[in-house]
Amino acid sequence: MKAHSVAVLGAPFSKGQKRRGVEHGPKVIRDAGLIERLSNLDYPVHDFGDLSFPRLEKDEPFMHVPFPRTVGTANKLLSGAVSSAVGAGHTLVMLGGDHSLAIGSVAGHAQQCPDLCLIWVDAHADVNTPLTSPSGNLHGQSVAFMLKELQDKMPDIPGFSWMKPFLSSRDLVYIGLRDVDPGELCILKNLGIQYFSMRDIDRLGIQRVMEVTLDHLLARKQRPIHLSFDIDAFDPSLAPATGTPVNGGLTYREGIYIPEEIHNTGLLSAMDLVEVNPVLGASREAVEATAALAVDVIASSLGQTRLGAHATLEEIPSAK
Ligand code: Z70
Ligand code: MN
Ligand code: MN
Ligand code: MN
Repeated sequence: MKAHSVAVLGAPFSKGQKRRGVEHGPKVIRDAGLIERLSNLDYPVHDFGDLSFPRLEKDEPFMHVPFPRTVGTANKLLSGAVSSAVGAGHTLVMLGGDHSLAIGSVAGHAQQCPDLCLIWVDAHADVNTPLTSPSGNLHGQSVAFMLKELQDKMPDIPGFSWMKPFLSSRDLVYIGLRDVDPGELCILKNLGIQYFSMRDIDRLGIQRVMEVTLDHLLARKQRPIHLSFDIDAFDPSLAPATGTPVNGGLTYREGIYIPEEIHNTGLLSAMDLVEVNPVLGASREAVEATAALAVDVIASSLGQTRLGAHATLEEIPSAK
């Protein structure tokens, strides 16, 4: 079942957090062979290249939140590009860049698919508001911009007047959490958001986690899925080249099983692969391993299986 063409869109952007280098994520993920791998899956692949984001002259912090207008403007641009690609019938793959880009990516996707649901695979919940955020960094606040239930907790942040919250807390599931701030945990519990921490994965196993995740989101009705995958969900031994590594992350097999199961629903409509930072790898090997992992996640989301492609019976050569 391969109905869709795939659109790949790079978003070389890093102002949602304070460490430079994550803007080179799209390049290293492409250099790891992404486009060829997707072509091998028999999709028409449209590489839309990288967006180019405007540099703003003056962008004073909002409270302790740095670069609010720069981040807001970049996400407005991204949302338009994502909306166009999804509207044109492509399954969209957004390459970050930092995770603040999910604001524009999911918002643009939601413009075309208002009933979408969101699977957020991450060590972090990224659901701080500017008022709960310990760091001020917008990549730790992306989900708070989306949630309708947090509307009265969100101040008017300069650069974000173009968007309104569009997601209900019941349409979101987290997988991989292990570094959650106190304000975030309060929000998760208060809104009754479905989440699976690394401890939950230890207890239930990844198979059961995916079963409950997809049942939670799809049991009432089948609808488009947005997968937002932060590479730091993986254990740092597998994905060292990222800004905020946290011990005790997903194994390779757990991290691949998640996108495999999402692919098998046939409902994946757009995805993000974010927070690959080649500047933070200790060696070239560390960077290449992290980028190769990112390619594996994307390919698995789009139907690459661990058993490989299967030939048709007519393709098996006859000996007689
Ligand atoms: C922290 C904050 C975060 C990624 C770090 C960290 C958030 N909760 N997200 N790295 N990818 O600053 O809000
Ligand atoms: Mn994140
Ligand atoms: Mn993270
Ligand atoms: Mn398939």
